[in-house]
Amino acid sequence: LTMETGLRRALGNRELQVLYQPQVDVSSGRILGVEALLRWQHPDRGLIPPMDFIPVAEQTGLIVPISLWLLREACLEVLSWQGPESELRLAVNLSSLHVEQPDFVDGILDVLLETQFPPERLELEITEHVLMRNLDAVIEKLRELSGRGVTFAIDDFGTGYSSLSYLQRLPIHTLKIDQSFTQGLYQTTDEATLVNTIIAMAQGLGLQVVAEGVETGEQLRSLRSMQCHYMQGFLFSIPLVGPETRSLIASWD
Ligand code: G
Ligand code: G
Ligand code: MN
Ligand code: NA
Repeated sequence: LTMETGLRRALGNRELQVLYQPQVDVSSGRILGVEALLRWQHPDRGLIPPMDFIPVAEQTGLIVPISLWLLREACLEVLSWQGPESELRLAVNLSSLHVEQPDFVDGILDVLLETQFPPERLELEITEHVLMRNLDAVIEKLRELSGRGVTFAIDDFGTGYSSLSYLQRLPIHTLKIDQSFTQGLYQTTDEATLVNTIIAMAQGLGLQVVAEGVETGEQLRSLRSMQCHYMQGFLFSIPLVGPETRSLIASWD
């Protein structure tokens, strides 16, 4: 059985799973939102990490139905945790191949309409790779969704090779500091300089910053001293299944 066949079957078979990792505001002690993370629970091979199957999903185009499935699933699940007054945000990762599809915007809007998920609570995470290919087309799509209230984050910020000029041309709301920078904070002063620079630039441009991969109290304190208050990482929680995420959020409230 090829991985492509396996993936097709997985999508129909509920072998794909969504986990959630909280995003925390350490200054208020509140959970602001959750990032949805895809998992493949294979019947024979066990848990297959996304790094191992997302490239195949991209090569075969299956990433589009998989992404839309995950978005629908996550919207419904997050809505089921709290009442309509909730402000809990949902972050979802997008692959560049998906964003490049001509019907990308309609696909996202369809899921929002169908699930009644408030667009203002959805943040779509893209990487700099998305912006490197056809920036003008991407700008148009992001602006269209942004006009409906959806926000965008640049994931793994600082690891791509693109110029920073796109930050002014795109409706970006959040920069996510890559976990390699967070984890390097205590090893080299270079990492601290980089993180400080990203935070200062974000402040200047009116963008939010989320530090990823926060694992230790030292990293937390160091980030706080640099005025970064939004964090995600094993220090707060590993990615959890929906019911566990719901309990965790209830216990923080
Ligand atoms: O969850 P984990 O740390 O194993 O994720 C590894 C990589 O897979 C990360 O780069 C993450 O952004 C990516 N990833 C996780 N879920 C999704 C998803 O639903 N869609 C896409 N395109 N990438 C995802
Ligand atoms: O590329 P992206 O930021 O979407 O990847 C998120 C991935 O990082 C998830 O798959 C998640 O499992 C992983 N992750 C989340 N928190 C931590 C952390 O504190 N340390 C490490 N090493 N990985 C983390
Ligand atoms: Mn991400
Ligand atoms: Na990241």
